[in-house]
Amino acid sequence: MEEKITAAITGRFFEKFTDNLTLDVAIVGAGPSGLVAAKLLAEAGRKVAVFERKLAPGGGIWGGGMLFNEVVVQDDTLDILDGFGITHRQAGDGFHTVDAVEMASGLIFGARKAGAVIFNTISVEDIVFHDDKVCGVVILWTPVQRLDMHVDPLVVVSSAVLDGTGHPSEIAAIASRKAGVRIDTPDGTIMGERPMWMESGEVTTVENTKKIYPGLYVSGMAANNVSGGFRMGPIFGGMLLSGKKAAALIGKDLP
Ligand code: 48H
Repeated sequence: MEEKITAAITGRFFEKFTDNLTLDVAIVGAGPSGLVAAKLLAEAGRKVAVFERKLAPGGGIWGGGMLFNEVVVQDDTLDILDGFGITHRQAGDGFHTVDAVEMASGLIFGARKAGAVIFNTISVEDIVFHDDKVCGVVILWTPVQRLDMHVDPLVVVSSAVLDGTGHPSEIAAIASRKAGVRIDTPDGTIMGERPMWMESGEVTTVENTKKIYPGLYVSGMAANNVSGGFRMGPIFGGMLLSGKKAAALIGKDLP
């Protein structure tokens, strides 16, 4: 029996992995913006994989605000939550609360059921860069990275890469630093996230969601870090709308 269980797991994993070596869209980070983009792109028939550093996808949703596991969204994002079957409760003034555990698990389940494959415990440590275009991601097991083992990574190619890595905008930072490219920001570099201003941050998260270089898109807090937007704390409507916008932009650009 033992060898059958092992063969079933490894056989299926490598089938899944091999099937996802060439993608339409590689999404880095399974936070709210990345998961919404993953679901919508997969529903549109695109081949999508999400690479998530941590064991549990869901990014910054699980802990709500200061570990009180509820988050807030606005009226204009309820259709996105409804598309995932996630429950929301009115909180007045156009705001709604969502149980953070239901939201995280609902977004993960919805993205997966739509056909996006989620590879957890895999970190993206570099980009593939051919002829002035971002065309894939360089991946390594997170524990290998954390133990600082001298192990070479593997590579997945894709027509588009979405940086959904949250506050540090790791993929945009790699493009800027290692490829030496001028990205689409006012000064051509990563401008850095600004302090708390909820109202502004919610708007700019969506405005800053864009293609910053051929083949490279940014969403969520990564978009704000790249373009110098304010942070907004535990209100998540902007993240959902950013994922939706990223999916639309990428979908329009893909052949
Ligand atoms: C693989 C990686 C890598 C890497 C990081 O931070 P997230 O939840 O992402 P967003 O931008 O969709 O949502 C932001 C939101 O959660 C938040 O932090 C808010 C609203 N903050 C406001 C405030 O004021 O603080 O998730 C990003 C995910 C995480 O799960 C990371 O583990 C993962 O990306 N990740 N995965 N390779 N190189 N870098």
